[in-house]
Amino acid sequence: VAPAPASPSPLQQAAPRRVPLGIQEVDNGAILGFSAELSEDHPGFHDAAYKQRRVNICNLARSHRIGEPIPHISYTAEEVAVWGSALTRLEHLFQQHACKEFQRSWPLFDLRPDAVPQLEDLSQVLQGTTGFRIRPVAGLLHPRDFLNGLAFRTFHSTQYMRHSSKPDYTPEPDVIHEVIGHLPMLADPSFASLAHAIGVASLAADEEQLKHLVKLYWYTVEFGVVREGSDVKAFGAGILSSYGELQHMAAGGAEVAPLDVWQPLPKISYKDGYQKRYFALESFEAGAVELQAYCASLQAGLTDEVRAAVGLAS
Ligand code: NLE
Ligand code: FE2
Repeated sequence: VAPAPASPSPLQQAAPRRVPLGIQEVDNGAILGFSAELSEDHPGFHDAAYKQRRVNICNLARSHRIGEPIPHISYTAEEVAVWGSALTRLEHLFQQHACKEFQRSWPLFDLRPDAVPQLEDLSQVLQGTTGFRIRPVAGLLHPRDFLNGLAFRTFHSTQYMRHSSKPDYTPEPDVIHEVIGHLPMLADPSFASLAHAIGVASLAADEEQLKHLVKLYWYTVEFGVVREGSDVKAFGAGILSSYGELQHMAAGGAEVAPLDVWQPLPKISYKDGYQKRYFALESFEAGAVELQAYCASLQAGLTDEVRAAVGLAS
């Protein structure tokens, strides 16, 4: 690798990044990885009906416009069965293994096994608690777009269901992951303000800073654990939405290391199955202070226009 030239020629200079000033300016159309084109190792790869279903639901998300209600999905009996079984079995583990913030918010959403909830209804509940709202999306967004959404208190959420042959673990987000894993935490005021801070930091981050921010997001919001007395509890959505991963965590199947927000973090992977190491916050409050401090260190570079757009005092 050659060192970068001291001053790049005009041709080599990348176009300056346009910082969005509203959620309308955050792209939700460019989907990475696992989109409707399922890869060979996806459990639905040989299931033509499943693939067509994914395409249909993804197209609804693609045609959604800000301000319109989120499309209603009529889930099939098979999809409802996957949802109901996941919900019932996960709930049994939550009392012992989910963090207290999650458990406090859980009843707000009144999730029931006999119907997959509609994102529009859940978005209304969320708006009434922390002001976050849901925007439907066809699959994995570019991490910058996804995190930028959080700056405008918008959570991009998929609506399709995981394949019925692998209900306990999917490597990609799906409606079970979004609703059961993410929404209860986003209804917690302190967690919501943290998610917002990560979003604002992403507006300011250069490419290197963004890589670290994405890892921080992954090892906290997706796969974080928190100490409660002598116990380790899950608060990451990727643990809380997967019966397999939650059991793995509860059984001590992975190493637990303290999180230092300023130190390099391991590479993230969607392909390696259950996590081999979880990063633990000493307490939710202490962890939030550290994460907020890291985010604030990036936010310093924002213009007054951007600060106003995301509701920060200038
Ligand atoms: N493994 C999680 C689940 O099965 O719900 C999804 C993780 C998405 C990053
Ligand atoms: Fe997620």
